[in-house]
Amino acid sequence: MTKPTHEQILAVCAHFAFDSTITDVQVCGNGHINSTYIVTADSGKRYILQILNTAVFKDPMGVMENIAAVTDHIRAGLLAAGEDAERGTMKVIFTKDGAKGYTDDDGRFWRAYDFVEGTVCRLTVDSAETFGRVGEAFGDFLRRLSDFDASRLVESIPNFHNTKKRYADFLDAVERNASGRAHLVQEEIKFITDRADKCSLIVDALADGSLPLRVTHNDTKLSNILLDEVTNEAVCIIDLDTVMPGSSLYDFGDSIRAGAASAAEDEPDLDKVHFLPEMFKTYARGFIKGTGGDLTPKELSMLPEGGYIITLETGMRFLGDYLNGDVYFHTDYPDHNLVRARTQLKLVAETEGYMEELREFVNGLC
Ligand code: GN1
Ligand code: MG
Repeated sequence: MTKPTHEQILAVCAHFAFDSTITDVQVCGNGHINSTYIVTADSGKRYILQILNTAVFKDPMGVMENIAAVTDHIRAGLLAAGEDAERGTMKVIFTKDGAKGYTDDDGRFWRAYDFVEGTVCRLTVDSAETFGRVGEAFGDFLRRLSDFDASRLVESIPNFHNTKKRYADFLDAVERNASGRAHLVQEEIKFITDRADKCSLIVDALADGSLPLRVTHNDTKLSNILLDEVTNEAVCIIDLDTVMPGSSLYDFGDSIRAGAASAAEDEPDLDKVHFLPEMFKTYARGFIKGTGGDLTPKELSMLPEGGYIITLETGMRFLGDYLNGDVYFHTDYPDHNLVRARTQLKLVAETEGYMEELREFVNGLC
């Protein structure tokens, strides 16, 4: 779909119940799926305005119902505990008609949130201390949703972290080779197929009930949490599009993938990309603390697998999209998905060398 013009964005804004007329629009963000704008009202108040990618999220209103229900639940918990309910969770801005989103004449689905002032989102972690706080915040998110009725949620993307299904989709992409690029990435394809047996570990344990199903965020990369711009405290977890029933290992794992790494997800120089075991440990301590002792022994013992499997899964998703011709993730240049895939596979390879050490570490925590 074509990008909306400035005038079109202003026209969309007129449908939302902002506190006054929107006068400024800035493009924002580095998300791979949706398109994000920061809009400023006459009053000076700022808001987030987004186009939800409906090729990815087929039921946009279902996504918004999920987000409203989950943020209401978290807000009620924050209020009851006397905590910062203003900044501690996202606030959906309704349309003037009382809807949670707006579809424009070209079929784009728009939604809006309050902008959380005084915060930043980062692509890489500045310190272990910050990463520990992020772990605590994502653990706390699971704890706060532990009494949320999961049957109220629609599955916004079915099989989102079903790594077995992701692997089957990957093989399909290799087979179809829609982009004609498969000959360029034989080494990467082999790296993934050599690890096929790993893809079922979490899925099978959920299926046989040895891992509990929880309400999880499912996209816990570092840039999906807002940090206080001065103190680096974790303030607000964002991007709740994929909140669904899942495993704690998905949330743990996706943060490890993104944050226990020495470089950004799309660092082209692989010599700069390393798995950082100390960051894993710091995050694990924070995450466990945040969940308030709620994780089962099996969940705790599988934390290393969580990081490993979600990194592998994300690597095959990027490589699969490269083979499909870059149809899913936003890309800034032709090899962007390949560059992303390679960082993930490098992290997988390095993590393998640390698995024993990580297992000993988590066993010590059990
Ligand atoms: C996407 O939308 P964003 O950029 O937060 C993707 C995640 C990937 C991530 C990789 C709905 O997240 O699953 O882990 O890119 N989201 C969706 O950076 O597919
Ligand atoms: Mg997202």
